[in-house]
Amino acid sequence: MSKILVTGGAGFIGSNFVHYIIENTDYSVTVLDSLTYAGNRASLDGLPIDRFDFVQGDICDAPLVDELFARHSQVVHYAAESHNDNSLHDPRPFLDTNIIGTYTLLEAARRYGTRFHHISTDEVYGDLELDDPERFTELTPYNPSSPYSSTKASSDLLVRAWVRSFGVQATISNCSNNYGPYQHVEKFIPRQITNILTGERPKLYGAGENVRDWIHANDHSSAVLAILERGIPGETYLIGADGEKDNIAVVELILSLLGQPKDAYDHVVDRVGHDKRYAIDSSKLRRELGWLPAYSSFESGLSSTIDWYRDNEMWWHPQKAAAESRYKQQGQ
Ligand code: NAD
Ligand code: TDX
Repeated sequence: MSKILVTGGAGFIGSNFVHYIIENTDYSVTVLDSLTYAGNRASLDGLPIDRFDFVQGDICDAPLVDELFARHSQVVHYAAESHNDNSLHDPRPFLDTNIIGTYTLLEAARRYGTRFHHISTDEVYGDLELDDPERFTELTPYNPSSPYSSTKASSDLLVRAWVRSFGVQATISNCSNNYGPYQHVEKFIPRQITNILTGERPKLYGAGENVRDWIHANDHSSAVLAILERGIPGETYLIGADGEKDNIAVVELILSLLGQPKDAYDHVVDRVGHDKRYAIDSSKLRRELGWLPAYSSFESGLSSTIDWYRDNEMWWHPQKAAAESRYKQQGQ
């Protein structure tokens, strides 16, 4: 039975991937996660002990990484500092984890001949105009805007260099905005759901016209599994589910699914350098690996995500006050 090492598996998308792998394959999984403010061990509760192992540690810790790569032939690398707003206030952890951490893993992959899959974001391509008919493809030039996206772009370039210079067996995927269970309340959709559940109004940055291309975390997981099993080392695959929505439309839908008036939200201070629009053309992944998203309706995926937050207040409540107090300090 194969064993996969998953970095950042106690975070939002990593924990969804671990659940997906345990439910849909025979693989065993080891998670390596340092449990920053964004990691939550409870997101991995209930997994079968004969197929799941958890190691608390830092991806920058080379001796620990070496020991783990020695006994895993496949690695999926999710660990990152992931929130744009945090990167605008304190960029340093983003350089450490996203750049030095990825470098540390790549050096181990080089030593052990590991099959390495690097998880990245559409934000490396910068943004599109709202009325631009184009979408991002694997050939779009890199043009990141924020400290977060520039460190993710840096990590992608390191992966490409380690493939070309040292023959590391690596693939890269760049995915659009994810939603689903286990997402930290600092992020857009969980923040608005939990605001309403705690009697606060949703907060829209600026005019709220920015567009994001939403995909359910389970669809991201199925795409990553397809790339891990059938992707070609050295290749990059864009992952997206044709889910473009502006932020106002998302807030209005959350309000109406929770039985509130559609205009019961506040406009707050805009994000500095706020990217206007992301949009993914995932034709290559669909054509070459036969992948298709399973969540065809954003409204029903969002509705089940709302149910999850309603049913799992114990999971998110301890994070909520600290996240909101960080936002309040910025007028957001
Ligand atoms: P997250 O912030 O929810 O989780 C990150 C996880 O990494 C946490 O569990 C944290 O404890 C862990 N971590 C952070 N620094 C670490 C370190 N130095 N060593 C070990 N573990 C560490 O992030 P997420 O939203 O689940 O994103 C996961 C990956 O997916 C990231 O690489 C991100 O760039 C990428 N991505 C995210 C989205 C999105 O919509 N959230 C979209 C595309 C790509
Ligand atoms: O309270 C809010 N109000 C608001 O209007 C918050 C938290 C966000 N926003 C806006 C900013 C964005 O236009 O909502 C949109 C989504 O914001 P985030 O959830 O912070 O996501 P984004 O900045 O788009 O980045 C996300 O997708 C790409 C992830 O956090 C990244 O890790 C991923 O790479």
